[in-house]
Amino acid sequence: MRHTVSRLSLRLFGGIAAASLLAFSATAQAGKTLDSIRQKGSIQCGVSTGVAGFSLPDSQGNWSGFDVDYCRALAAAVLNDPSKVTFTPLNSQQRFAALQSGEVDVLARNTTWTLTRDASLGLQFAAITYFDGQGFLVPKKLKITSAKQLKNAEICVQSGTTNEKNLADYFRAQNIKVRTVVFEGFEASFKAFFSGRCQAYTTDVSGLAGLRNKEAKNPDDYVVLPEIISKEPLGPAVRRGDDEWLAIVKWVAYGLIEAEEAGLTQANADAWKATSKDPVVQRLLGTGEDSGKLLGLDREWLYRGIKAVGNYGEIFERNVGPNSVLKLPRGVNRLWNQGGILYAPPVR
Ligand SMILES: N[C@@H](CCC(=O)N[C@@H](CS)C(=O)NCC(=O)O)C(=O)O
Repeated sequence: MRHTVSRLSLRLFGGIAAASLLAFSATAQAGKTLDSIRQKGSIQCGVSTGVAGFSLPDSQGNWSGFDVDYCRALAAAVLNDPSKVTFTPLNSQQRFAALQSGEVDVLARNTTWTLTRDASLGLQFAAITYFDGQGFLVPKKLKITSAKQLKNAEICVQSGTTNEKNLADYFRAQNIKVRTVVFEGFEASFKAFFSGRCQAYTTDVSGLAGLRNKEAKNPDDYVVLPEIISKEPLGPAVRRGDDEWLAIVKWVAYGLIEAEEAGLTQANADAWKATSKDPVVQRLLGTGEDSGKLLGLDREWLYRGIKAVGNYGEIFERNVGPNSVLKLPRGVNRLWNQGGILYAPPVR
């Protein structure tokens, strides 16, 4: 008897599972974040308070940068308009609370994916959009050529960052004593460094490039030391509990990477849309299989993102690449088939 009941309930359960699977494969549910974004008509994007190359407002309050472009692509994909983003500047300390409380829909702010953040802050990282590492910036006149020469030096760092902890770990492991000078605000931290309060400044190398090339009076007076003391995989994060929104944030990032892999650019998107017979390109542009439907979006979601800001490589070049103010080499952030580690799962 028990046997029969359990077989019956098993079959019943199987039926329900199959039905919901069917429902899922037709179209994705619009999650609550996507619903509220559609209602507000804009995406609330949490960015840094002003790191050159990543997110910086001009005198009119127009934001630009790598993280800003990502949010614009997201707005183009979701709301058909890259300008429908409101940027919330957040310092290192404020960023996670702002995401947890719902003040921002997505955090796109040179934020490192770590186990602790992933497992204990009620958030989820969607993708890695920039592989970075922590380094040191020092004035050339000190003639320091290695971090190992920083014994007893004062080192400026911002609180609430991975950098603060890595700094302590690194010098403890090296058995070198340094004095850490911690600041809550970014501007206060780098102004202190540039005025000579510290002999070194430490953060992600991308942040150091922003400081040196944008904030220093004379960039040539400063040098980045050769030691890279950590892994800083940076990428957008969302609140936990909304898988549909997580999927959109993830696939816009991966879609822009795959667009570069396919050779699809801001400039050729329209022409390719009209003529390309390549199924990979057709999927990316929405002229082939409809990938948008599965994300709760329309078929041209990624086409609009590419039109708005270009593919991953174009975003990199414009904001942080060798010809930008930051002058950063593409390095490990090249595509996997060009010697880098950037690898997007297929948009299909
Ligand atoms: N990737 C590191 C560091 C990120 C970080 O907050 N860096 C500082 C120094 S470049 C920053 O962006 N400050 C800007 C701000 O607080 O607005 C992390 O996630 O903790």
